[in-house]
Amino acid sequence: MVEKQKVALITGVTGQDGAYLAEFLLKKGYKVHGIKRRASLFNTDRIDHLYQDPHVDNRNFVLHYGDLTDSTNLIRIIQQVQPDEIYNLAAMSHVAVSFETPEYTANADGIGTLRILEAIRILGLEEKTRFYQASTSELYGLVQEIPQKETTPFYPRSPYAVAKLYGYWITVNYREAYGMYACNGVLFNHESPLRGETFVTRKITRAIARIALGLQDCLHLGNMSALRDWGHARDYVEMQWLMLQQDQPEDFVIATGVQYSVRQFVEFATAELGVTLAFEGEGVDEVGRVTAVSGDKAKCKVGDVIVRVDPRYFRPTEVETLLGDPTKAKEKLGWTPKTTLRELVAEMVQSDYADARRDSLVKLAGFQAYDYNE
Ligand code: NDP
Ligand code: GDR
Repeated sequence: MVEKQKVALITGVTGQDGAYLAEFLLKKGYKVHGIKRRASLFNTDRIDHLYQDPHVDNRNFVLHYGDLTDSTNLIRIIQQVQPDEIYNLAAMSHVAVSFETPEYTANADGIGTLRILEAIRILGLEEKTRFYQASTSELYGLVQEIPQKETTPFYPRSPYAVAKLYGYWITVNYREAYGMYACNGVLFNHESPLRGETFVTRKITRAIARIALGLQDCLHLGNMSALRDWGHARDYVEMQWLMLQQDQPEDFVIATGVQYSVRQFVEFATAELGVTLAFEGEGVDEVGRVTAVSGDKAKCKVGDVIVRVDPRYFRPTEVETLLGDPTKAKEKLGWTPKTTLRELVAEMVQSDYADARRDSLVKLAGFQAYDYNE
């Protein structure tokens, strides 16, 4: 008997995880629908390699315009697509920016989750459609237990985390109230060469590559003492899929169980390119944050990386330490992280170095290379 082709709908398909997940599901033989936002410029860079000409019949990868803040749009797309699985990855995902756009963040990240769950219910798809919610280690915030696992109490520390807290619980509630197959992946930080440039890992690898090639002067960072459990996005999207293939819907922590500081990430990245790192003049404020690291440019050779702390990148409330305990995922999903942090750093640095080399050739040819440091 021929198996029916499965249909998945991914919100946030243009983001880091959306791109890896779409590729993963297409390789598994799924028909993949993605929701992208209308933007004034093309915003599909991460998925352009998956693009299929809309004029061709029987495409396996289809994009729809949409937004998590518009329930009419979500209902219409879900009605049209009739998905077997929905992966809700769309979000205003930047913790620091959520302090500046708290209401929008609550709308998109919190109520947006409700809108999709309600759409499933309104359309009578509770039995058919399985739902994955992109929950986050930011829920643990001011941590109550080390390491953090599925039973660790939450204490969110940003408008982003508070909005995601709503998303987490409304997913649990719809599972319990309506018997829906709905689950939360509580994912710890995961990175890749596709990571947005303003998250700290990508900011670091991109800046170091550009500094090494003389395209940028220094790297401005905020809290370098912050500790994170970083994994590779490619490994983590496989777990998102596996969570929807179980007999019963459950919530899972996905993490590596290993923790490093932002400072260590900088050190690993500079070591990868063999450049020298200059941290100078460090001070520490009353809550232990490094306040003034100033590289003395006069003492540095071309290609040395100067790191300066800029309090502009401190957050009103910070999450100082996150370390996950992925035992449940190991036991039930067979999870073993495939990529170490050093391998992840190497992949990101090499990718950014290749981009920086292209920019440096453009500059050598007399064109102005786009240069921004933040
Ligand atoms: P990204 O920021 O890379 O991607 C977010 C995606 O959501 C983008 O496609 C973005 O569109 C889209 N989006 C944002 N707002 C809306 C909206 N109102 N309507 C529709 N789409 C919208 O995030 P990641 O891929 O890194 O993360 C995926 C999900 O997982 C997010 O929900 C994030 O909060 C969560 N998460 C991420 C972790 C990580 O370490 N990466 C860890 C734990 C959870 P556009 O491209 O147009 O901006
Ligand atoms: P995070 O990731 O807040 O953990 O959220 P981010 O990379 O932004 O910050 C990690 C830590 O680094 C510190 N930091 C800086 N951060 C940024 N962005 N820029 C800087 O210059 C800088 N300097 C120091 C931060 O203070 C923080 O402690 C990510 C997002 O993907 C969320 O969507 C997701 O839910 C969580 O990971 C798990």
